[in-house]
Amino acid sequence: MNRIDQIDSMELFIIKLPLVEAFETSLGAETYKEALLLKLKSEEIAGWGECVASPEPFYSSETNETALHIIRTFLLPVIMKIKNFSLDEVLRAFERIRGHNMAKATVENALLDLQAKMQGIPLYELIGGEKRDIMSGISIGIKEDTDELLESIGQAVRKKYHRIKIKIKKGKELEPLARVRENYPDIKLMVDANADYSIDDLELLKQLDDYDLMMIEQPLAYDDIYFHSIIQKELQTPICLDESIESLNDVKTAINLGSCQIINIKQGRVGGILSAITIQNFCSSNGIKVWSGGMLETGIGRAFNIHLQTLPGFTLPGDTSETSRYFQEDIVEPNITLRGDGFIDIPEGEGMGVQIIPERLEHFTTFSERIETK
Ligand code: OSB
Ligand code: MG
Repeated sequence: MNRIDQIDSMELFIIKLPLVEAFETSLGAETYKEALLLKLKSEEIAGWGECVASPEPFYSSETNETALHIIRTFLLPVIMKIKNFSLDEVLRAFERIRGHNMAKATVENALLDLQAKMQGIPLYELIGGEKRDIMSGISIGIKEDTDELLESIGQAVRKKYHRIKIKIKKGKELEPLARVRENYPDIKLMVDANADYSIDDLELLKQLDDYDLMMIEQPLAYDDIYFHSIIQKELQTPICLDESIESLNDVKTAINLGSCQIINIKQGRVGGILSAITIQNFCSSNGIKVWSGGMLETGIGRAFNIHLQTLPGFTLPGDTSETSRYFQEDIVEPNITLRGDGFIDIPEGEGMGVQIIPERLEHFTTFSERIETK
């Protein structure tokens, strides 16, 4: 990768986009998407990054406000101080700051987009990926009424989504799964518990083996790796870790203990695209399958997830859905759509390949801040 001479301006935005329908998980229900965005400009070229944190610390300990603080106070000063820098140097300087992966990823993403645009190449090329059709996947929230769930699954099947994930919580898994399998015996199906179970629920979790699931995502606590290994030994269905994995060291622990067969890589959760690539390489060499997770991202984060999936380790469909699955109106063009065969095309052009629409950004912005670089 080339060097960047200097950053001329930095802007942070918090935007709030309404969701087309409420999204419920074992962590609670969301009715809108709040995202922290970073714009870095150099030589009249703008690079963008989207933080994957939420307003509340329910999925992860980071929130948009903590990320704003870390980015403003500790991360941006690193790139303000140095002239003529490489991305590697910046990321090495970030290592001194413990945790705050989502904040770090936001800055890394903006620098990657900027760098790709300065070199006049698409993001996937900059990160060593190869152009290919991207598999689609949809994550369907918990529904009070299982008929509603079946309706949503029907829509996803008609759209040709490559796999369907349903959110479950304790006590709301066997009945929905039985009815889904009655109606859709052959679809590629998986569940995500967002850490709602404990080791005491082993007998209940074993019953999930009856539903031919591709995997069970994050059944146990967000900070557990050990008890997942106990459960994985007792279940036929592969365990997939999401919340538990924040670093390559976590991956090594999970592999050594036998805690999972699959990992959901969210680039923001592991500190950025480059860290995600290191993890997918390590997983490929150790027989662990990976896929790209989602955080209801706007078009910016959605584009990054798509470019990431051009790397060879991403062999399973991820949580990469159409823009319209979450938003009536996004802040970028073009929208992500599914082709007739359920695949997604990589947005074309330099960098992330999607363009910010200034009027829409302004319309949805609830906070913005410009940081002087000189
Ligand atoms: O656990 O994967 C998760 C959304 C927000 C927080 C956590 C998760 C999710 C999803 C939705 O499952 C994925 C998406 O469609 O972006
Ligand atoms: Mg998950």
